[in-house]
Amino acid sequence: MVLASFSPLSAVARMSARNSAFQSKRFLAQAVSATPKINDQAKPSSYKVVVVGGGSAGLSVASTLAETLGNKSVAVVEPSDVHYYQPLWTFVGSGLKTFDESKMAMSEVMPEKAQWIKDSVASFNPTKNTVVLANGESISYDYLVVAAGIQVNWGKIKNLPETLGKNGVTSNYSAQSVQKTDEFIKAFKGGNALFTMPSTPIKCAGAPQKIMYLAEEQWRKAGIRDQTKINYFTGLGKIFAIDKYANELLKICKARNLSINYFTDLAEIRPNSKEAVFNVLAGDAKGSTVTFPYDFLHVTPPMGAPDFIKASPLSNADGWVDVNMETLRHNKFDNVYALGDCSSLPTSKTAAAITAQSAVLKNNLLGDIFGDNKEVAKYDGYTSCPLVTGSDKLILAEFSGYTGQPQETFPFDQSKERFSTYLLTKEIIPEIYWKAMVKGNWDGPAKYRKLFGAA
Ligand code: FAD
Ligand code: UQ1
Repeated sequence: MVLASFSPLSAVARMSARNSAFQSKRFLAQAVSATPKINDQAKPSSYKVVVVGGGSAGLSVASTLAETLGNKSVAVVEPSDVHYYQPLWTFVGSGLKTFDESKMAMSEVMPEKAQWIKDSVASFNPTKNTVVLANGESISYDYLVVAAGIQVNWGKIKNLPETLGKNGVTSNYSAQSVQKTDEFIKAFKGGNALFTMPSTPIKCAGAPQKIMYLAEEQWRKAGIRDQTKINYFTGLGKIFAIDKYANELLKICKARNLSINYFTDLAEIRPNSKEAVFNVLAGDAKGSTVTFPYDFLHVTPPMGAPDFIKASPLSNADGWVDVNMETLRHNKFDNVYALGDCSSLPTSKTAAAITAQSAVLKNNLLGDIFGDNKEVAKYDGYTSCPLVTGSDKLILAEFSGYTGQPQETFPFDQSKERFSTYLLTKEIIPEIYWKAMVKGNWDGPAKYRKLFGAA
């Protein structure tokens, strides 16, 4: 078994060492030939690279760039005091990890050599190479990386903002409510439990159902399962985009008596009568609404491109930063790149996807800076969704959003529920994240996939 001798910390140390060795070699060579191009005298309002957002994507890029380009050449504009490892929120919402394990002070994870600008970007001016901050100040750049994440549109569900965190209504999609999920699951005494998934793109498309499996297990163990009806409502027509994993998930839903309602999009919560109202998006009842009573309601709200990006010259028609799907370079502004949830990259939005995207972006942006564009790297759409189906099992979906084909790392069928991939996701990947990914030293599992013999 591959994971039997897999020690989390030593594995992370090995991966970090290998990555930094690779990077420092390449970067040293580039730096020697290109030192005069680096502006060591960067003024506080002018930077070689400005990175917008200090989340998973922003930090994984800024760390390497700051290390390579030197002190204060890279600025990270990030308003938040706290950096969250959001993939842990599925575990926090089910009581398997503490909320504290999912967070770190931004000051702890911000790359030492980067300038942290603790503010929000309000607007972009790519023809002038500037961004304007919420405080009105203008910052100029030679290169811009946009990594501002996705916007969670809580207000688009009637009464959600005022009901969230109260009387059984919760969501793992917010730092403010994720601990309420655990509280409400444990306080549940039976009745109707509803879990929703919107029709919009969201981050981690599997998370809305993972929490259902974990809740169902807890209610079964508490002996209240036969007094509980569980309904999953999705705005989409499939439980998961990739058939290989969807087929297994459907079997699990059937075996565990979880009812799936397709093409139903949550529109309103009626807290007084404890009812959820759904728009029907397809079929004979298209255009009508259906109303369900709830005793427990886990909401995944609609999401979309951040408003300040949507309103900018950087966005495509849907509001995402309009980048080339292979190179991650902006389609109109050559010195602008984007990655992660705010980008137009047509793949499933996950931190796992960013591991591969960040490597491509760094290669191509540093190629621009050092005038060495020969080896343009190309992103292949890799993404992953660890589908936790219980407190000891998981389906590790890994695939390309571009081809729809599985891209599994390990030499076993990852569509089957396994304890090994559960442990990997719960214990090892968080270590990889904090010790390597936010430090710019984790390019994702592609090289292990090749090592295990996959194409
Ligand atoms: P974020 O990490 O959200 O960071 C965006 C940053 O931009 C934030 O720090 C924000 O403060 C900042 N920002 C926003 N607006 C501005 C502005 N105007 N100016 C400057 N900065 C700004 N992924 C997985 O790979 N596996 C999983 O199992 C998984 N499970 C998940 C479960 C849940 C419940 C959730 C919520 C997410 C999950 N994800 C998972 C998805 C993953 O967390 C995201 O895809 C990832 O964090 C995206 O990184 P990002 O940097 O694009 O955005
Ligand atoms: C991964 O690299 C990653 O980033 C650290 C995730 O983010 C939370 C993931 O969920 C997954 C699955 C990966 C892929 C890593 C391996 C070892 C398969």
